[in-house]
Amino acid sequence: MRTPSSSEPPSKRRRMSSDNSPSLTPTPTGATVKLYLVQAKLTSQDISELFSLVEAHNLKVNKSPNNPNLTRLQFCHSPDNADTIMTNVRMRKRLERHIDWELAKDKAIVTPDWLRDSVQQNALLPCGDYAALRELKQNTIQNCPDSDSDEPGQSSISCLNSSARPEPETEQSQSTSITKTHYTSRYACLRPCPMVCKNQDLVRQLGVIRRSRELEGKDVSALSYERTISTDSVAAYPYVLNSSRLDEISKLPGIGDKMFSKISEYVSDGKISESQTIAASSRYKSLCLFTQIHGIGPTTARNLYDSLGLRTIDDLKKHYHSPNTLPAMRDSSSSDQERRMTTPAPTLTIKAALALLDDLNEKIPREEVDLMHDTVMAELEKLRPECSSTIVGGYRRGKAESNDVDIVITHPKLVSGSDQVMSLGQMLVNRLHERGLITHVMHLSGFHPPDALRTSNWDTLEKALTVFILPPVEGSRRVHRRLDLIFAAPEAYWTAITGWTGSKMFERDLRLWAKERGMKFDSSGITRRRDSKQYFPRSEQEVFDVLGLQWIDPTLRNADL
Ligand code: 8GT
Ligand code: MN
Repeated sequence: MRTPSSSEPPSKRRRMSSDNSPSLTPTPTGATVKLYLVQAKLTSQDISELFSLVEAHNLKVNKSPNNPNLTRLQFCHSPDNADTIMTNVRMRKRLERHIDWELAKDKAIVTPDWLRDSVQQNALLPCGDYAALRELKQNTIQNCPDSDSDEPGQSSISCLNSSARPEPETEQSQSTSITKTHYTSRYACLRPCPMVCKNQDLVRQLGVIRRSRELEGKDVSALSYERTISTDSVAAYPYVLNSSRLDEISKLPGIGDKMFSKISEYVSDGKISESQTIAASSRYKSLCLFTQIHGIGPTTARNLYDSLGLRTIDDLKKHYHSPNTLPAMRDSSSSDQERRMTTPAPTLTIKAALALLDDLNEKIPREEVDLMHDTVMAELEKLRPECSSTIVGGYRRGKAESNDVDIVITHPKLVSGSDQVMSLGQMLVNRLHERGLITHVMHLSGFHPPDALRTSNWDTLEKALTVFILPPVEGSRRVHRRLDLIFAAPEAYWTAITGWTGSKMFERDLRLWAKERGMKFDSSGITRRRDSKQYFPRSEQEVFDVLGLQWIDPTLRNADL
């Protein structure tokens, strides 16, 4: 590995490499140009691409076409700290919605092509040629970071807040060849997504092998596929794979010899034969089907397949004596209501889950999500007035149809709110069950005090995972729906909302990002590890601020592959 060396002549020009990878010229340290992206008027693909350009390379470019001093590019989360602001907005009035005009005058305001072209040419290009607003062209020329008068290092103040300062540059991250750090520490999903995964089909084929290992109980092997596919590795690799890039791939995290041979096979044949054989096998298909049923895990599924010779859902229904059609709903009779008042909601058995399978597989349109939310909150209002709630999950990310409904509930009174929320889960479930609205409970957890070691991935919030059905409406069919209710004390409300908005991949990267900055994030709060200081943000913006991130609109968090 090369370290910066002052003995080499500074005039030595940097090699222009065809793939824009940083060259082997020594790096005078410290110079950082901070970028801020105004997301308005950009597609999520553009946003994702621009973040990738910088992140994938841990980018350093020449200070200007005539100045070979290397300059590091870095995104920051506030326009105040930025040197260069990129935007597709071309009018003052529009820009002022995002950035104060006085501030804008002190910055270089360019179109995103400035970054694209600078990366392409390995040097910061004159900003004036890319000025986004005619009125700011002069200011943009003056404030352009390509200006040679700037001392390197002048602008190296971290653009993230102190509690979430980026890791100090290690020798490795200053190294100038592409090494695995470029991919290991990239948070594919801490930038607006949908992430464009360049090797989606490879990831899908490896995913079949991973799932099969999981179903066969080979957890160690499953995990190594998981690591390979993860956003720390192949899924974040920013180029389409081909034979000339195989060498780079072999250096990615988690790629051992076996994995490498699978990837090589894919690169040469366009497929992985093991993956294809598995996907076509009756065993794999049945095990996938069986494990969709709540209560059937891989071990039970294999047993049903191997020992009992079952293959299809119908086989399971016969085996579990599960009716093919649901029993007629008998919710209106008073005896049923009385019965429900004295017995708690039944847990969801395999037999019941099978009977509900078709219902639960049906997607939930947004209007119905709203109606379910209104119905639940109307009941809650009678039980505990003035609670607040937010529908989270895929719905909050703008999905047109959801698989389930996730609602975070709190009581906004900061002092007594916590007591008001405590044990509300059980009470609300009982009430909704009495009304015939909750038919089954899959899981009901009380509030656990935070685990001092905070070892689990998930949080300590109280939650009820249930099956819900809307009240009958003349002429329309009632469909059972999965409903998750999450109860948060007021101080955990916004972390709960962030943690349950997803997507899963986004959440995973959020936790990883926090961890590498000495913080622990989960839905019940944020903790600084070194002194256990807890943060309880009062808005989602604050959650992102504490973590040193630019807030990302929920509709751009669809990072799952
Ligand atoms: P979908 O419901 O339409 O399939 O889509 P979704 O809403 O994105 O998926 P989900 O499975 O309902 O998960 C919603 C979010 O909740 C995900 O981001 C996931 O990370 C998070 N989540 C769980 N379970 C748990 C849990 O036990 N604790 C916490 N804090 N988050 C969880 O899925
Ligand atoms: Mn959901």
